[in-house]
Amino acid sequence: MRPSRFVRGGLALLLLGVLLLALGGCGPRRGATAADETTTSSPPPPAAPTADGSYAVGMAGGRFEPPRLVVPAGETVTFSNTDKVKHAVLPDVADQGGPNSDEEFPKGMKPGDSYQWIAPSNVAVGTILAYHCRYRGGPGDGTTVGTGMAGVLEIGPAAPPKPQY
Ligand SMILES: [Cu+2]
Repeated sequence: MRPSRFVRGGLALLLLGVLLLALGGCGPRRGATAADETTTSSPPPPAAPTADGSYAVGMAGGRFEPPRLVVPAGETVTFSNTDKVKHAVLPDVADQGGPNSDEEFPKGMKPGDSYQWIAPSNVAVGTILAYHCRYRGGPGDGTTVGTGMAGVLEIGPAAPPKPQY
């Protein structure tokens, strides 16, 4: 009788283990994965154009906002220095067609200055044009966002024609 009790004990332990696996292994892990997707995803999701269809990037508090923006070729992005200090928008990789506020503001963008850049149509959809601020940021390698005050523009597919009302 001893062996059979032993077997039954083992079976109970096995069942307990399966139960713990089902509860501890699966349930919480599913929740953790969902949490990971929302907390560890970098760069942040691309921002949409503003209500009037324009694209804007703010410069304040040592960061570009939004730090990542998908812009269809031919669309204009307005970078506005809404801060109390100077900023600049410089391409991480020169001659890539990215924004360069030095062309208009070689000594930096003062508070209140705004710089407009038109997304080039001679680059492929999905091209990343990374930029940074000379004063509070550093460049990435051209495909990654730089350090500190830095941002990324991604060339999106051409925008559908605006509805006529
Ligand atoms: Cu800056």
